[in-house]
Amino acid sequence: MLRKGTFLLAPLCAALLLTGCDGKEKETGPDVSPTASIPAVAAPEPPVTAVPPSRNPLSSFDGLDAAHDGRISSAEYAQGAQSLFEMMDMQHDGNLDLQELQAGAAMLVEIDGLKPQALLDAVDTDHDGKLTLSEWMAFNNTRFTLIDANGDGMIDRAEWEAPHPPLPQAR
Ligand SMILES: [Ca+2]
Ligand SMILES: [Ca+2]
Ligand SMILES: [Ca+2]
Repeated sequence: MLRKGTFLLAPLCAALLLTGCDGKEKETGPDVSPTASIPAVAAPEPPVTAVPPSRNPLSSFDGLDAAHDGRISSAEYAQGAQSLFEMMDMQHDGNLDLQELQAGAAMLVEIDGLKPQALLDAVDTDHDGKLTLSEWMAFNNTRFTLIDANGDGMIDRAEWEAPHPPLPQAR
């Protein structure tokens, strides 16, 4: 039987001067090139598992409209913003640091397409590298005001679905 794995591994074995080439690498499988371009210094893994974007409390009009009256009040919006903060604060220390924001990046990209670092730069008003709940809520209050185009203190469905003006801090 012709073993593709043996064929692929042969040049590597030569390079390794035949050390460690007695089949120990079988578990990597014949189709995984051992010389794949893995960076010498791997990027640090996020400390926590990313939260699925479908769970972002700020992504669903109906989810935010707790009273089901067809509009989102500032209180309902604030509740969603606080829930999102608590979901991302996986260390439960009352701050969102960059690693936590990166772990939540799949959700955050729905917030006006802001990437974690850009969001941190825009929202971290005291520049300590992390977001407190009050910094986060101030940002979301600004965002609520932008979405509430007619300024009546409620986001109706048309305002929700309209393109939102960019956040001034994020330019
Ligand atoms: Ca935290
Ligand atoms: Ca801060
Ligand atoms: Ca409105």
